[in-house]
Amino acid sequence: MSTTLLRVALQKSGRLSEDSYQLFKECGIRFDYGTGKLKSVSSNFPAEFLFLRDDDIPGYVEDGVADLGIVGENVAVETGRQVQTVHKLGFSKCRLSIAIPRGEVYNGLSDLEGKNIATSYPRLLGDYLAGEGVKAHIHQISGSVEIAPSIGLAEAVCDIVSSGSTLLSNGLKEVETIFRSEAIMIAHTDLNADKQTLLNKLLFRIKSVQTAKFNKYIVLNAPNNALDKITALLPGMKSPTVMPLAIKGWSSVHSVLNENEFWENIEAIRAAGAEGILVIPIEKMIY
Ligand code: PRT
Ligand code: ZN
Repeated sequence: MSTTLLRVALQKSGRLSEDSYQLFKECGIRFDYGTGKLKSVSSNFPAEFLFLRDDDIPGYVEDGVADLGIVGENVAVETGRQVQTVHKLGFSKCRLSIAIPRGEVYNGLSDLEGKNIATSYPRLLGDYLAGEGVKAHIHQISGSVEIAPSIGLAEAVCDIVSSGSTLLSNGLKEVETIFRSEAIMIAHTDLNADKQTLLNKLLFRIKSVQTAKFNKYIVLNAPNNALDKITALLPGMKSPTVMPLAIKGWSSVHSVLNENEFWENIEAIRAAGAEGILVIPIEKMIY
């Protein structure tokens, strides 16, 4: 039996940590984490977990110290490390935006010409400005970017925005979004065959968990004369299951419905005569 362990770098403690740990839990992969722990071997999957600062993860993955890592796309791109993105994870969504003091008029990017912009993302901002043909001074700082205009350090900032409340409470307004980010899984560019096999196993589990989250299991009762109409609205994974109810002239229909189509279809299904509709979350979904 192979003794290969997949080494996975996760953020020790921060905005990515809980969702990263939760993802592995939902994939049925158990490991200990918590105060003071720097690494941990899974008790039921051939993987070892390293707990690090997010900024260091792309470097560890590039060097092959870790085979995989979870980071924000913003960090992966900003560090400029050679890694491959193997999967988008859909959590820790945010954007990198340019903001200026709220009272100032903004007519467009040319207003930033010659200005000082404070940021912790000099590469992403530099590439963006170069692409737009704007010449501004990038003032790199490592934290508390949003206070830069109020202390006279810069006329604008470029920082991560999620709800927008940090900008608001610092008297700033968002004027350009330059990058959209979410958590991604990155991998070393040259994994050996055993590690690639383990990665494929892991990705299969992650995709099954993610697909399940986007779908609902639906059970309803329908008069038999409405079955054609209702089943056409519920294509399911292959086709819906239709079973007779104990009461004559009625059937029970079971199917799977994509979250995006849910509200629109559910109205049409009710209008067609369905009753007693149950909508149930799905834990895993394997195609
Ligand atoms: O200690 P370590 O270096 O590991 O962590 P960190 O402090 O550098 O990063 P952390 O945990 O704050 O964020 C990790 C990742 O989460 C980021 O790289 C982003 O990909 C993602 N993310 C999602 C965010 C936010 N949302 C976010 N809101 N990262 C930072 N923020 C900060 C932002 O910098 C600003 O100060 O939150 C503030 C803005 O939030 P709103 O909601 O007020 O707009
Ligand atoms: Zn960090």
